[in-house]
Amino acid sequence: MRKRAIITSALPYANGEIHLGHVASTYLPADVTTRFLKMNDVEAYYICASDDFGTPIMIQSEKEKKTPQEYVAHWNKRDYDDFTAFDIGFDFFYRTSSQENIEFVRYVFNNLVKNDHIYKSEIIQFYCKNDNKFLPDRYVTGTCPYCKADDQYSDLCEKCGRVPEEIENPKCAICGAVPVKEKTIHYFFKLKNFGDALYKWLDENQNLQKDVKKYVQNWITSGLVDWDITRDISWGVPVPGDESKVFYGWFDNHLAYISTAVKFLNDKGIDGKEFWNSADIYHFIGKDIVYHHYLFLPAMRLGIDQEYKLPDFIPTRGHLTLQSKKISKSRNWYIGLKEFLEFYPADYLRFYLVSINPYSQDDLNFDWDDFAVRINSELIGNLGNLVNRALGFTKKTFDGIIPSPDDYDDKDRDAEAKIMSLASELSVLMSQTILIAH
Ligand code: B3M
Ligand code: ZN
Repeated sequence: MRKRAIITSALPYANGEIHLGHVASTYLPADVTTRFLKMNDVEAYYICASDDFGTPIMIQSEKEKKTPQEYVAHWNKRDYDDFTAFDIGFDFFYRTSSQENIEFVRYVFNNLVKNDHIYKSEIIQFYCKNDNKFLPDRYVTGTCPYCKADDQYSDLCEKCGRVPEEIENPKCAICGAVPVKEKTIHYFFKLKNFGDALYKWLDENQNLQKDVKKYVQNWITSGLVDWDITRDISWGVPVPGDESKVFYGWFDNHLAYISTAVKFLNDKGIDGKEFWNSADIYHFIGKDIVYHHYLFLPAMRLGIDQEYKLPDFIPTRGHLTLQSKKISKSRNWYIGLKEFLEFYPADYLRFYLVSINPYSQDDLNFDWDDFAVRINSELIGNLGNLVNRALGFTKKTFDGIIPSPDDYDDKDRDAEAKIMSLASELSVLMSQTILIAH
């Protein structure tokens, strides 16, 4: 373990409220890890940002008659306030639409061009004649060409976790019509070039979760495809030299891990780049964005000659289910973090979610009965009671002042040894969950 660390968690889209599913799989585990590292004298910083760009955000802001800037500013603040109420201790929470990130994204792109990792190509893109719009990404749904799951977005199959090359049975997600195909020019990142280097990096990095590594390596073996990194929309980072196009959100968002950390550190008078390259880098994510973090993100850093080092840890967690059912905002099956905290203290939720987190990719389940039992018997019954009794006893018997003890007998020494070793036992277990690949 290095004595410096930068911890990030997946950047929340500035497009809706934070719910229990988000905090269970990424923000809370990252927060706990950061606290642990700080307590162990690691100079650790927890960095996050709102993910501001992309088609869904643009369309939603239009619906609400706001500019995209106003729209994302609202969610950036709301998300930050909700996280803060939940005691998530970000050292810095910024946004992917910051000037620093826009400049950094364009800088990275120019370097990828210089290193011959980018080419332009005419593509046929879905276009909806009803809506008069190109339909990128989630604006087309259909059947995944790999696993044949129905009703998947064209840019991500939630069933098998892969990014379809071309979705089957396409439909316009706005109006349901079958879209037509139109020509347009897009920029591509030569992901294919990086298969061997990525495979090797996965092999050599002992800190990455074994279960995830294995299936990412299978993807590589079955062949990577070059990656379309631009979109014909107006809300995004403009492509240098071709400003009518913008970058796809997944090209720019993870670069905000770096640009945000570097800004924060530079503002503190620390050399951000030097710090990044001498720190352990942790990216906490949910299992639905493995493809992006184990392939796109490292490939782009390799493509700029590792000017910023690759991650050391990518803790990948399963999803939270609610009463054993999949969380779904559209089906209104979720609990907003803000609302939850109107009923219960943050520590109840933190305690419960940590206690059910399996530290693997397995899903975890929020169950109201289990929540009540664990809080009543473990948090309040065991821990709360111990503190309450100890304080009450001290107050009643010694007027609230702890007296100096008599000489210790064997039982006292035994108890003292147990207390003293508890912290280090805990520390060993925590290090194992962080350091040992599962
Ligand atoms: N904004 C949210 C998600 O897909 C997405 C994460 C970006 S991390 C760089 O979970
Ligand atoms: Zn349509």
